[in-house]
Amino acid sequence: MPNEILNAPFVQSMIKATHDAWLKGWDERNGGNITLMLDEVEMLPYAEQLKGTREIMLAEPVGELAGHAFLVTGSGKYFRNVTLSPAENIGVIRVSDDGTHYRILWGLLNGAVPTSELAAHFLSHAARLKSGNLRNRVVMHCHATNLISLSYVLPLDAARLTRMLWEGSTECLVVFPDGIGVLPWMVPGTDEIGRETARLMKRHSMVLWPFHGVFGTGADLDEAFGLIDTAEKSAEIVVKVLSMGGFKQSIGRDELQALAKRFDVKPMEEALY
Ligand code: 2HA
Ligand code: ZN
Repeated sequence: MPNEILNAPFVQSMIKATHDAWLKGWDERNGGNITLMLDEVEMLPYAEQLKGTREIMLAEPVGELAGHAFLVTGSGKYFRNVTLSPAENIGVIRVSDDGTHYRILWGLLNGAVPTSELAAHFLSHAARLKSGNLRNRVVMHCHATNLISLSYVLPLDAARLTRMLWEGSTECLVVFPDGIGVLPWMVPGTDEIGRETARLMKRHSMVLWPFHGVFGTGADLDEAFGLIDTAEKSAEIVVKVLSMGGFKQSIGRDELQALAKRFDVKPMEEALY
């Protein structure tokens, strides 16, 4: 069939991102969730298949996202199963014009619903839009092993954690100059953790949930995935360095500043202590 939605670039990119994240070991069982804001133009060729009518109320209205459509992973669904049956595990939803509910246009078959972390995703999309990051179309949450591990031993402080990750690999300051925000431990799947995550997303492209996982954003799935991948790689190096007895030398403050100058980024001030 021409214009089969399963072949749509946005569906294919979600299949690849969820599968790659599974292979990375970041998404055991139903761990992790991803939302991708869609363009009307990219949906157009598949309009005939985007006609679902099931409607669900939002616990918290999101006026900022009124009318926007998203490709989302399903609640309780396993990333490793997305390749087997995309239509059961992911879906396209559209927020109503008054921002109080959404309609499932495609996928999420057999009564499935969007991710349990929809509040954190929607409020983060809204925060990134409001902060002028109009390019940001993806919010991705996963259980990146080394970032979680570090949350058990490093101070839960954005400046200290950011600095440690910047030191873990030379590219990090360039990839995430805004650093990583850090929440205290909170119950997941609630509006409260959604609000707090979104609050930190105004300043950071990534937010760490201690003892749980990480949220990353990006213009597209490659960028959000690449951001988390870069931070997680650095976290792995830091874990190894700490396990080998700790830092004996590292990238210094002057060197970090030289990097910022060369690559023309404005690093998070508090992490350059
Ligand atoms: O989707 O990862 O935080 C399951 C989770 C909840
Ligand atoms: Zn999680």
